[in-house]
Amino acid sequence: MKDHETVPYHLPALPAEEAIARAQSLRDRLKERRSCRYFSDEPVPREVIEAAIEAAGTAPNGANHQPWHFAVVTSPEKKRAIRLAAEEEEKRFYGEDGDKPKASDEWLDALSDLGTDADKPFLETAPYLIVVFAQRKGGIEEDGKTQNYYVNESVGIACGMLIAALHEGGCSTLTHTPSPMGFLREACERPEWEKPLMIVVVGRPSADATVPAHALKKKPLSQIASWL
Ligand code: IYR
Repeated sequence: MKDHETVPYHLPALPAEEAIARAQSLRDRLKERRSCRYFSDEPVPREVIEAAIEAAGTAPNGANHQPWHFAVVTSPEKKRAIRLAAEEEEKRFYGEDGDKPKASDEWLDALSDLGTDADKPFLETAPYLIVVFAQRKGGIEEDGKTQNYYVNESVGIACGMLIAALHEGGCSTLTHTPSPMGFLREACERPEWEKPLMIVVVGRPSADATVPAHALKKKPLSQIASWL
């Protein structure tokens, strides 16, 4: 390694049995996570959101530039504005504006098991919308100029950690990706070098919440992993 400043790294060793039990228990908790489209307006402590964002902020990322920003929207007016703008885009996507859908037939067919449409009431009902931005530039100082690296990969990993931490904090989440979503930059007052990646809708499921049965079909380990 080239000369650079270092600090010691210690990761306590676990007996194999405990390592296995802990990994399996986290797996089992994450297996309970569902993408939920029915939210109540029940409040969630702000500290849960803050801790989850701090957890996301520990994600591995390109050159430690930490190229992410999490805009937490709670104001009813902002949430309503985002809902209306997202639904405008979604109406075009699903062809609910009377024109030919922007989505291909194949895409719409793939979504049919989820039952989604252009109606997005959860964007107003849920207590938090975390709008995740990917910083194309800025470096660790956020100067808006320094090149960032592996931005999508970095922010994607951070979103996974955010969602896992929110689940651990008893929240339901939905990753919502209106397309296109350029309107979110203005709504969240973010600079032009940041691009919105997704909205993570956060709250508690409504009492009558359901999830699509399709979402329970998970590929087995033998299919998603190979050992070489
Ligand atoms: N953004 C649309 C469509 C959509 C696309 C995929 I791929 C999904 O997994 C779910 C929805 C919407 O939110 O309805």
